[in-house]
Amino acid sequence: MFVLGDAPAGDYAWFPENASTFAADNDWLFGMISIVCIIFFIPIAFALFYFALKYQKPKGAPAESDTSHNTPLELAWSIGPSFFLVGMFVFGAKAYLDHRTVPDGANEVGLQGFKWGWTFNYGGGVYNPELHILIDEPTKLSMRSSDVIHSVFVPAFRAKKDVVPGRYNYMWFKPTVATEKVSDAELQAAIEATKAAGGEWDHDRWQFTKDGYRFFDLYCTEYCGKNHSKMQTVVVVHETLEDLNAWIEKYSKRQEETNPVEYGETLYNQRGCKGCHSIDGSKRVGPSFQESFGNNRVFASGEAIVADENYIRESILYPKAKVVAGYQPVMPSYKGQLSDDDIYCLIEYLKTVSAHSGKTEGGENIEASSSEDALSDAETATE
Ligand code: HEC
Ligand SMILES: [Cu+2]
Repeated sequence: MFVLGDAPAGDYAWFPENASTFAADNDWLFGMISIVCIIFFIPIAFALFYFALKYQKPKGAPAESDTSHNTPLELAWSIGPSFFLVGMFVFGAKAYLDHRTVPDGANEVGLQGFKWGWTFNYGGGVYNPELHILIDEPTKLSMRSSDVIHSVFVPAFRAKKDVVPGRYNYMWFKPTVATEKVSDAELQAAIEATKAAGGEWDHDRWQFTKDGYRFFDLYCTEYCGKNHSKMQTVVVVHETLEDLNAWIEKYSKRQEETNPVEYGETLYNQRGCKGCHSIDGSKRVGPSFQESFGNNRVFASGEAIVADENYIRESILYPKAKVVAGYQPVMPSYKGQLSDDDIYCLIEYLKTVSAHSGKTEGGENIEASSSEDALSDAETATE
């Protein structure tokens, strides 16, 4: 599968890129075990067929129930291979312990897996769906899941670990290859080549994050439900601490010049809302934001209100307080994960995507509606 994996790019490889301190050992161990297995498998399979033919019962001869055995031969083929098995165990156990023993002073990043995405916590209120780390420095991920079992896999690092609800798990790795930012010249070349190819971007040749970094893949390898395959993100390995810190700073909070609606949209895309809430009216795990702000909401309890700022805020911080009728109470709480300003921006954004903001479905006015609406409704009423 590895060999075929990159076939369309003409890039045949037995293993993906080798980008962490684990990779060489892992590949060696995997290669050794594969070769030992093949060395044993082939002669055994041939011998099986050969002896089956050679010792076939001749036609008409009686079927025998018993043949004698050869003690030295049986001892040899039992004890001999056990040395290989012990060898595999020793090397495997050593590799496993390496993966479980986090070096002192490792940088910590929090990870939360959820249906369907990842959020990394860089401390100081900075959350992002991308993993950004430093080259040649060990990084420890403290991992938890908000719903079901997921599993983090970074093939280029040969690192993989389950994320289990109700408990913390951890993994660590030390990247040895940086995923540097593309140069302006290369970006230009990519654009030119795309133009020459009639507007077709070659995704095998040019894969950048939106900040222009190359990346390694990170994805879920534990089948966790319908959109399991969407649980992929990027790992960017920075060359310098300054560069990493500049990236973290950029995502730490809304920059002064960014307007709230724009930032709200960024949060919608980055913080997992998009996975469960559409903005085009289509139903996903949760209701579409087109029908949230300013609309009549009916809850599972039978209660009904018109969605205002306080309701939206409550829905984000305490999703189970009021559960919209027809939906499961599966939204994770964002308490402590979104700042007041973040929530303000999300509300401003929700207002812009709401289909009939300010009106209930029946067309009656609500408090938040504008006086113009009230006027036109009054006119229709008198007609
Ligand atoms: C795992 C899926 C999921 C994610 C992720 C999620 N939500 Fe929800 N959300 C739901 C579901 C399901 C409901 C309806 C049930 C309820 O009210 O709790 C809901 C309800 C809401 C409501 C009330 C909607 C209404 O029309 O009455 C708001 C507002 C909301 N979510 C905002 C957000 C925001 C903002 C984010 C991202 C920061 C987010 N949600 C992330 C599943 C999700
Ligand atoms: Cu998953």
